[in-house]
Amino acid sequence: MSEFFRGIEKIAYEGPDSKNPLAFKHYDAEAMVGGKTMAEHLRFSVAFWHSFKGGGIDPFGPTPVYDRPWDRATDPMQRAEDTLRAAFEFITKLGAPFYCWHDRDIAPEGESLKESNDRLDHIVGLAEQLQADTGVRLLWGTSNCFSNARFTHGAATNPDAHVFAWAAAQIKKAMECTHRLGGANYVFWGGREGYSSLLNTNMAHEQDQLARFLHMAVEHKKAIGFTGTLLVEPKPKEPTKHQYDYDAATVLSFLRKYDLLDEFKLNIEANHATLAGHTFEHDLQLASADGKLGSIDANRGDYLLGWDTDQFPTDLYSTTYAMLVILKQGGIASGGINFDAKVRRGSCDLEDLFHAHIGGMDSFARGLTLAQRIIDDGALDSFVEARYASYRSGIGEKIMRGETNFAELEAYVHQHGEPEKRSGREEMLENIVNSYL
Ligand code: XLS
Ligand code: CA
Ligand code: CA
Repeated sequence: MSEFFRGIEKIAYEGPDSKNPLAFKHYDAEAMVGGKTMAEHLRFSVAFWHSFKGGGIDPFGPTPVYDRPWDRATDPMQRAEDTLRAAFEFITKLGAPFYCWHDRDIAPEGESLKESNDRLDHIVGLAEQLQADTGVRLLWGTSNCFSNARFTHGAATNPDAHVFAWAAAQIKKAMECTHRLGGANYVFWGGREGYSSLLNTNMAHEQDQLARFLHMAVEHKKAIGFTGTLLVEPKPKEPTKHQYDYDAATVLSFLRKYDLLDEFKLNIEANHATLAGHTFEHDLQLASADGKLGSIDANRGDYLLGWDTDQFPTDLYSTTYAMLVILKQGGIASGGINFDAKVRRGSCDLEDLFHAHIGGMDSFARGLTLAQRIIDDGALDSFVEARYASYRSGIGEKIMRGETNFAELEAYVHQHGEPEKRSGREEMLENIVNSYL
């Protein structure tokens, strides 16, 4: 079998003093942090679409610029097989335990639904074998219901029920393939589930359609016996003007309204949170506060660019804040940290894929160790706990127990007058975080 990443051996942990660019400085899979190994905490995953199907295209360069050895065969199915083999070689050499795909990444779409499904069955058979040979597992599968021209006006939110049916047929198959490969989760990211103009859109109807779709997905999950977690991935816009899964708060409220909350968790992507005008940690915290943070798409945007640039994560503040949220909710459960990120257009060498993932994994490994130390020392928690102390006794306790009312609170204020001014100590807390970094 041909080797695609010649000259690159399995990436080893060499420690913070190593100068070897093809080695981990911080990610030591077996190292224990707070009672679990780093590998168990972080559950890293490689995104098939960016790393193996991405051609380095951008809005002004729609033609691929990379020359990938797995993308040379003339037969599309041979290319698909080569690409899958290249992915497993890469993931194994990197030492990531998981990968993720869209249906159309792993098998090219055919002339009919039948041909597309047959192609998927064939490739999933090969994936089954490669997973067994390497021990690499599927973190999640998803369906690309946004690239084909038929989905121009949406998939489940399309004004044409015929397109809705197509999306259902495609996602049915993608869920079955995910189940066959033992996927830990299935993701719904509504690439075009939104609108481009309100002038031609019945927003209430489109949201009802989406809810009907998700209910059918839940029914199908049960029918096939898939026990993984269903995840919705928020994104505010692009290419639509507005997506119905705008951010974590919007999705949670949508799921609640349509009685879907018990069946779904959220997959939060850093770059989508920032496009929605939030920080990554804001959306993580919001989902986690509801017990609904299921998985993470790790990446970052660019402060100077307004689109979803999907760069690899390198910001230690961001990874530390993210890991604080994950550790405090007791881990990421069936989810993981998926690098939904792509190397830049100019990073055209195969080894750039390794540098990018090594950097992302080291950044999260550092975030993990720093967050665990901050928690162990009670460096932030003791301050936050003290800040809410007034709710643990007296009038505060009565408020939280639902044992008081406006009239009693009015009397309380007449009796006690002005509250004391108390500092939120933001700068001190920032200094404390910096003392760990
Ligand atoms: C695109 C999304 C996509 C989903 C999977 O912006 O991040 O990659 O994660 O469809
Ligand atoms: Ca994503
Ligand atoms: Ca993205």
